[in-house]
Formats: sequence, structure tokens, C-alpha cells
Amino acid sequence: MTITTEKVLVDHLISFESHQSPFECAIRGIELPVIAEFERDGRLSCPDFKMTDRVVEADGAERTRTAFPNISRLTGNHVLTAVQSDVAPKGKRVAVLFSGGPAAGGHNVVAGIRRILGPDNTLFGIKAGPLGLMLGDCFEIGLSDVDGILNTGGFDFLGSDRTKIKTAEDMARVLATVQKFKLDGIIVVGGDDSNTNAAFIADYLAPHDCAVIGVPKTIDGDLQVGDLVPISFGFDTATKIYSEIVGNILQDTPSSRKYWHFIKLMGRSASHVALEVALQTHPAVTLISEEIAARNMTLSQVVEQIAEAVVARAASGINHGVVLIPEGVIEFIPEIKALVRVSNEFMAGDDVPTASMAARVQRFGNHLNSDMKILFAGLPESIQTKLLMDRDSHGNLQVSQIPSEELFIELTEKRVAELDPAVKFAPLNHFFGYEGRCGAPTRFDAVYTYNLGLVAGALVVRGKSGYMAGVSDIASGGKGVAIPLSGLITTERRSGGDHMVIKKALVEMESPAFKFFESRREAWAKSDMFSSPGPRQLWGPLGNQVPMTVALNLGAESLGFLIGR
Ligand code: FBP
Repeated sequence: MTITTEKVLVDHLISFESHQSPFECAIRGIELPVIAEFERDGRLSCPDFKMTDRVVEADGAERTRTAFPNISRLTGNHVLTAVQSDVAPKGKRVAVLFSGGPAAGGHNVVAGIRRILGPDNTLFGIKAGPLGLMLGDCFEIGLSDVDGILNTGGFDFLGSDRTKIKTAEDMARVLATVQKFKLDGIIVVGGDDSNTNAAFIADYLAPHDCAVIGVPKTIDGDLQVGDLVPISFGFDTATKIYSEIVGNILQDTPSSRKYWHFIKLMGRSASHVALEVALQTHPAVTLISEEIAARNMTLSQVVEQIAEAVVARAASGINHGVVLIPEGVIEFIPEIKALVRVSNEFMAGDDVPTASMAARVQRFGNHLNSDMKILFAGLPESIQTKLLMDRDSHGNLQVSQIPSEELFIELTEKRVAELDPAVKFAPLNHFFGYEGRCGAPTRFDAVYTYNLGLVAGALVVRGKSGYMAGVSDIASGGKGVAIPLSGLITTERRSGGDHMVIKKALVEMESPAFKFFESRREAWAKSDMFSSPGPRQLWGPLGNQVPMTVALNLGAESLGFLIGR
């Protein structure tokens, strides 16, 4: 190679820096069809919204009405649907923020909002989440600023955080930002806790004429409202990325013929991620936390189930396999759940936050009754300390940091040796979480989020407040809908107190997706029936697929989706 050619190559490689890889350049061009009501004569057009007869209400609606008097009254907990309009609002000033963990497609939400606002309205980006809202850390987003972030993964355009806006002082700081930037509306892109935050802010800001709209984001998939919000955005991308890696590992197992891989998958409490990856790859064992809770299984029963699969496969000459473990499983095993509940109350004690970890472990041990003391003492130190870690600002135990995959390996190893000492059992552990949260969105997430942005932007400039934006009818063109936030809120016990939060959607035992998994898992356990779905496809017919769990639960006839015309 001559020096000149090398220079050409080096310049070429340098041109990839700062998000200009050939892949990133190509995905910016993915076509983004839009819902019919948002288009007129081939151009974006801002619809209005009409109230439907459909009412959404969670348990304890009376309590919610008292806690959220303004938005409950404004929305009446009725669902809205988009309708075409001839008049587009002008002069509105809107701000958008990301809240919680990143999820693929967030940038398209911002792009959708920016474009539906058009040149006659102003959009501000709030830096680094709810904390940025309180600090008034905003910058103006121009129409051309969103071109470069289209279809890219991550939240880096704005950044995110998990601050809970809870006190009167917090709300006053939010109001100060609203007044400083003369905001007519705020859009909160977040999961269940962040949308709960949005509901509180919407209620507080109602007398100040500032609308607040939420957008359903989270890779966990636990923010769902039936057909109105069939899935939160980011789930499809994350599960397709995890499925690719799990598929590769499954392919390796009968090749190397020696390892059992224990893979923990992110997804906090719900097991939607684990279930989806199981449907896409067919591993030997998949734990579903909600099933463990429904069947009241003890830790040793769960371990027995894994150990029996290991021994049975060994009897057929298979000394390898994959076990999928949902991130939050530990909180669903009844005896550990009880321990977590006591630890939550304990952690809410005034002096606990300042105590060292060693002191917490000792004091917590003394605080327990005799059964729990035995259980806690029997847990590996790595689990004990994580149970006593500081909660996040919404009062959640940080389950992603609990090495449950190591716990299951340790206990399975012991039990397999008891069942049959001749069985070869060589375990390896993995945790897939951050690998999948920020990947470039799948086509489904790209199109879905762009349209969610259009819906959220249109709602806020129309002055609608206290709703979560939604896109329903994803297999037949899509419909822009608005779901009343106050209708989604219920009471949950966290950090030693009752809190009003949006109810998490967990895996239901009667759901078609779970039933299908249940009907196939024995076959997958007995022999290698895995499949390797490969990398996510952004072009061509395979790019057009929704998650399998979503298609099954919606009763769809195929995996395809159709948003736009
Ligand atoms: P969100 O609810 O904010 O969407 O969280 C998504 C998630 O990926 C969870 O699955 C996980 O428990 C959590 O974030 C871990 O987040 P972090 O380590 O960034 O706090």
C-alpha cells in the first residue's frame, strides 16, 4: 500500500468520528411513515383531539381523584383520539425532557415533536432530565437540529436522570422554569415512575396554564395500556439486541459442548424482556418472575427446576444449556419478597442512609425474625449488601445491581451435585442490560417513536394536559390517542410508605404470549431447539416486525406492523 492510499484510508476512517459511521449515516435515511390524521397533501399537519366514551381507571380511582383534582377534572379519565384540523396552533412554547433509563427511539420522539410544532412554535430541550427541569437548564431546538439525530439510539441529545420531583420546593422550581421560558407545555418522555412524575407536575401546573404530556418509554415493557399502548418504546430494540446475543450463545453451546450459561436480562420487575427473548431464541430454561410468584415457589423450588433440567439433559448426553433470568426475579420469590419488604421499611429509617454497609448488614440481621435471619444469613454477601443499598429516588430497590445469576449458579451447582455427582456442570454468568438500551432503534421503534412524538407535540400545543401520548392500531395504520394519566394511577407500598404510582403491567399468566411459551418450554428444555434470530434488520421485510409477545397478546395474525399509509 502506498503512503497516499494510507492517507486516503486514514482520512476515511476519521470521517466516521462523531456519529458518522456508514451505519449511522444510512439509518438517518430510514423512511418514517406517519398516521393518516397527521398528514395532509403529503405534508405534516397538526390534528386536534376529541374526547371518546372510553374511560380508563385503575384501582382506587376515588383516592386518585382526590390526589389529582385538576387533571382528573380536566380529563374526566376519558381517552382522546386525533382528528384532522384546518387550524394549526401558533406561538406555543414547549419543552421536552428524557427521564429514567435510556431507550431506543427517544431521539425520534424529539424529532416528531419538533416537526409537528413546525416553524410557528418553539421547542426547548431540557438537559439531563427532571433535575434539568428544576434547574431551568434548557436550550432551543431548531427545526434542522433534529435531522442529525433521526433514527439514532440513546438519549445523548438531551441526557437523562432519575430525579423524582416530589416536594413543594421542587414544584416551585419547576414553576420558576415554566415562567422563565414562558412555557405553554412540557413533555416528559419516561417510564411508569416518570409518567407518575408527569401526572403530579400536570396537576400542579394546571392553574398556571402549562400543559404536561407523558410519552411511554422503557425497555422493561411494563408500561402498557391494553390496545392503547400495546408496548412502551425501546422494548423491541432491546429485546432484539439481547435475542441476537442469546442466539449466538445458544449456537455456541452445542459447538463447544461444555457450558451452562446463566444470563440475567434487564427489565426491572416485570419479565416481559425475558419472555420475549425466550420466544425468539428457545433456551432450555427461562424463569418468569410473575409465574414464580403466582405459584408461590420457594427459592429451593426454583433451583430444583433448573437443576432437574441440567440433570435430565445430561442423561441425554447434553451438558450445556442456557438459563434466562429476569432482572427482578429476586423480588418475586415469596420468601425473598418478604425480606425485601422488610428491608424497604428498614432502609426508610432516618439514620440508615448515613450508616456504613457493614453496620447496615449487622443491624438488619438483628432486626429480622428468626426465619428471615436464617434466610438472610444464607444469602451470599454480594446479595446481602445489594439488598441494603440506597434505593433510587422513586424508592425502588436497584435490582439491576443484584447478581441473581451468580446466586442461581451457586445454588444449582450444589443441587446438581446432590442429585447426580457424575453430571458435568460448568456454569458461566452474564448480565445483558446496558448492551441493549441505547442501540439504534429497530424500524418498529423508529416509526413508533416518531409518531409518538407527533402525538405528544400535537396534544401539548392544543393545550391538552394530564395525558400520556399513545399510538394504537399499530397493525392497521395507527391512531393517535391520549390516555388520561390519572386513570393509570394506583397505590403501591415503597420505602416504608404508600405511594401513588402508575401501575406496572406485569406478565399475565393467562396472556396468549405466556400460554404459548408454557406450551413449548418443555420441548426446549429436553433438546436443543434454539434459533438464532441474528442482528436486527432495518431494511427489507424482516425489518417490519413487532415483538412476538405484543403480536400474540394483541391477537394479531402476523408479526407485521403498519403505521402510516
Ligand atoms: P426505566 O424504568 O427508567 O425505563 O429503567 C430501565 C432500566 O433499564 C431497568 O430495566 C433497570 O433496572 C434500570 O433501568 C437500571 O438503570 P440504571 O442502572 O441506569 O439506574
